[in-house]
Amino acid sequence: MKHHSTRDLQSLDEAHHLHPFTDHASLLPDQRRVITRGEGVWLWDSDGNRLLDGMAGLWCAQIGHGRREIADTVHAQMTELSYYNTFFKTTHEPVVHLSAMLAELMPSNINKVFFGTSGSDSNDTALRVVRTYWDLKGRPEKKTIISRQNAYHGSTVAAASLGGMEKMHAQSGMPIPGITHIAQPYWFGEADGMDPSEFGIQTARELEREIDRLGEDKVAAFIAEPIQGAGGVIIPPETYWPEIRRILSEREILFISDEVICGFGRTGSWFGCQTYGTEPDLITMAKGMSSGYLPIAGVGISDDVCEVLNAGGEFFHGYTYSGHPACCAAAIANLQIMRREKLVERVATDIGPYLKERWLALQSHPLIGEARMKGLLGALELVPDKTDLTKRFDEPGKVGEILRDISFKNGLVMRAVRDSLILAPPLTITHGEVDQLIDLVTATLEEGEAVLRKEKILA
Ligand code: PXG
Repeated sequence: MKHHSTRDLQSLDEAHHLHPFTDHASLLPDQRRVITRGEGVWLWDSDGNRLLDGMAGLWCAQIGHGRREIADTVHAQMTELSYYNTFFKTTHEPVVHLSAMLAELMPSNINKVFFGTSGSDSNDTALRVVRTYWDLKGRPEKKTIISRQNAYHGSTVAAASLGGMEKMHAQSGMPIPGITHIAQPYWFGEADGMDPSEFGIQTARELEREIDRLGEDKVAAFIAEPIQGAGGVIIPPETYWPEIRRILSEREILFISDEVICGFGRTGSWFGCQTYGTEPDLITMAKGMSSGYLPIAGVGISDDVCEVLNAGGEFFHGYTYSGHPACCAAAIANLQIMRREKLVERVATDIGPYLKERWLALQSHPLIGEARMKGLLGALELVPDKTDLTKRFDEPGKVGEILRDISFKNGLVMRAVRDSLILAPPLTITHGEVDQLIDLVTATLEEGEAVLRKEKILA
């Protein structure tokens, strides 16, 4: 790769590169940070600044950055077979081995995987599978999919429609027909003082009400993330998933667990559905499957659904890069590292509890209304007045962004969602790095508080 100056790169970037989820009119050239290198939990930019990657790339770098073993495996695979498709009665070693490895990790009723390259296309696949399933069962009227407000399921038209992001829906005529959204289990934001257990049950029962409103004979599936990630790390009250499970067990509808963020150890089990004891018929996965080293994703489909689907003739669906050999090789090497280093167990019993203890202690800071964490997924709710947790900042999102920018400047990447700060570090983060991370968050909160007072956002 040719090395240009930061300035040149920024202006070329401005001239030719359209960024995802970006207001380009307000993104000035010199605000474009050029990331040059990654190793473990650390990133470097073109000005030589070192950053602790508290977001594991984009919720994906489970094993951390820059691991040579993955590069070597992919290199060997590309030298042997760089690409071949999995259509037309063909297969290859990496896709066979990866499928078998995933079958071992997924819940016992799920033993087959349909591959894609992104979480979005996996959710499109899931939508097509569940609708086709009911068609094949002779129930073509069962088409509607129930999702939740503020869910994120991706950016393709079907995935964004499944998602519950209002601003996304307002663009491009979404949601497409046949998708409805119920309330999310966001206790801090929406419980209005209700006891968390009661709120969990009440919110879960929205699913029951929605099924009855639509008519059970019209509903194909319910889709949900175990913990909503991009929506702001919404960790449901403990009563929520058992109540959803009760409702699903009484109703004839399929359940799609979107494990794009919660999969691959993030919550302390291989999949979030295992942490919460739900029993999905389909699980969609991406990100952590290859730790983001190469794009690969898939849908795990239960034995029951596969039986119907496979008896129904050709399923007219697939992507050029379904089961791409180099991507499969990267995923296999990633899963081998995760197993060897016991990263999932580590999240459940070692680094997860340690980070959680330190993270929850941040709750004593005057800016924090709630600190929450499950596995290695955390959020800090920023509030203007700790003595009244119903109060919010006047201009939603502004304070989150200010604090996020301060954090970045101080050397810690966190994500802002509304006025909360989000954390999802690599699963390899050490105790010492957690200590550094907490020091950086604390410094950011101190500095943030001073800035908010200066700008008269805080009294
Ligand atoms: N489902 C979930 C739960 C996700 O978090 C997708 C599906 C879509 O995956 P792809 O690979 O198509 O991006 C995601 C992706 C953010 C952010 O800002 C989150 C995601 C993607 C981009 C940004 O938090 N999640």
